[in-house]
Amino acid sequence: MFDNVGELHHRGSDLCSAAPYVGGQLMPAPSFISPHAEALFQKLSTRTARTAVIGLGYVGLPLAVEFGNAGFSVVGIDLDQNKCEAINAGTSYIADVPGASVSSLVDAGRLRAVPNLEAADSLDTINICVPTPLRKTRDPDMTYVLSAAQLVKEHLQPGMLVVLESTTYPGTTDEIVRNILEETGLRAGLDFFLAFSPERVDPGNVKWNTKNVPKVVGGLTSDCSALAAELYGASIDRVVQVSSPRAAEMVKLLENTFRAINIGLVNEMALMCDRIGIDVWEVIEAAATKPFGFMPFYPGPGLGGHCIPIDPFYLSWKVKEVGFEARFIELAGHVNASMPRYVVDKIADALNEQGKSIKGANILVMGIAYKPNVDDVRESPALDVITLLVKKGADVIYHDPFVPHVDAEHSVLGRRMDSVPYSRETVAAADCVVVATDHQAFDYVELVQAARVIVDTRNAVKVSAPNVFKLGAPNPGA
Ligand code: SAJ
Repeated sequence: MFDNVGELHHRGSDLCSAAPYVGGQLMPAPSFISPHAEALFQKLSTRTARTAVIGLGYVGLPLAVEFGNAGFSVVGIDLDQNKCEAINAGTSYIADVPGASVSSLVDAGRLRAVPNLEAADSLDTINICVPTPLRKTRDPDMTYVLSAAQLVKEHLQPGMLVVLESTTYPGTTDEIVRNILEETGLRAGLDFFLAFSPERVDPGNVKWNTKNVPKVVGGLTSDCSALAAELYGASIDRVVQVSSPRAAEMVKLLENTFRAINIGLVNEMALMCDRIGIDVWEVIEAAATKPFGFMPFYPGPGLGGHCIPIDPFYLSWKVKEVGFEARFIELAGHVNASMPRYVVDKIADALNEQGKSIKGANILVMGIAYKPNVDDVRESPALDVITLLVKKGADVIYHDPFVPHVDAEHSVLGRRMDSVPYSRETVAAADCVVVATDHQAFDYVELVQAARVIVDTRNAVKVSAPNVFKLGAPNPGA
């Protein structure tokens, strides 16, 4: 059903899809330009299309499961043999995907995983859900997208639909991916179909998931859009069509740039509040009572994760090509990147109150995941804080129930780090305890009681006390 132009509601579970509605009026099936579109549309609307998802991570696996639940057969493709084996054994390695969801589809013969497309028989649709990280030089690393596009090119057949989901800069789909696929001699929009649809997976979010988060879709042509909307409309509650792949690519970048910049703003507010003796947390809480025109963001030790610190720099990198400087993105990046150092200064203040220096101090970091209640340490600011502390001669240990150890690759010490068991004694033995990630599992009351001094970077310790130094607030007794 169309809510308004371009919105297509879920077509329900019947195998013969009802044509969409506009304002309650039954709409005829789309009229297509390409001679291949009608056949694919029928396969999609009857769920007989053979679908594939390349990349079975926190985006690809839930998507594959939703395609399977809608009735499609799904081939998952992932280079990681362990992932393929886990799926084919009917188990899930993604916390948000129940094992039963995988096993029921595998048992029904609607889901299987292979390490490459060779093993996949002919397909009708392929969704690409591979990482798009940043290089050390802060420019886009398109390695995974390029190799996935090459893989698709080797198996591209007339009538296939290819959708890119990986977050990327505008122009990736209709330039990079399209050019690779057209090396086959097939023409995008006529012989095969091409679209972009941004992933909106929020790991650990119990309310919003792949099925109920609206899915934005931008096709190269109207046929591409209609076919991609049909694929997603069969599996996801709401599809929102935009005019092009570039628009869809930009939607995602606006969403996450909005977030990164507002976090940068509130981090700068925290620095200001600390400097002029105001508690930024009290200010935000009061501002958040405004029922319109305000949206609370919260300061922290920096910006972690695989989305927010990275996505905006795909945009700023792209617009540099046309001589445009994305000043908000760059500035927010500087502010957010400065937060770990500010936290270390706060730790120095806290130790100083005890006549101690960072050098030689025993410091316990509570929580090193990039955000509460997840096990992911990618770009985690806690690791930046630990790096700075170690460089200043501190002896740092951490406790994080979600992160039993950090391998040498992510570890700032160049060696594996293990989470120490939590105990009141461990807390009491530290010269300073740093709350870097506010997991719900922590007992903050006990922390305040047991710790000599705490640096709280998340306003997790909801009490003021002489031994609590808070990010974004004046030091106790200041
Ligand atoms: N952070 C703050 N202050 C805030 C919010 C977050 O410092 O007010 C920090 C977090 O501690 C973390 C980093 O920013 O280190 C990123 O946090 P996040 O809440 O944005 O979590 P992510 O990285 O998992 O972002 C995802 C994104 N989802 C997608 O890209 C599909 C983002 O668009 C979502 O808005 C976000 O989840 C969410 O809302 O949870």
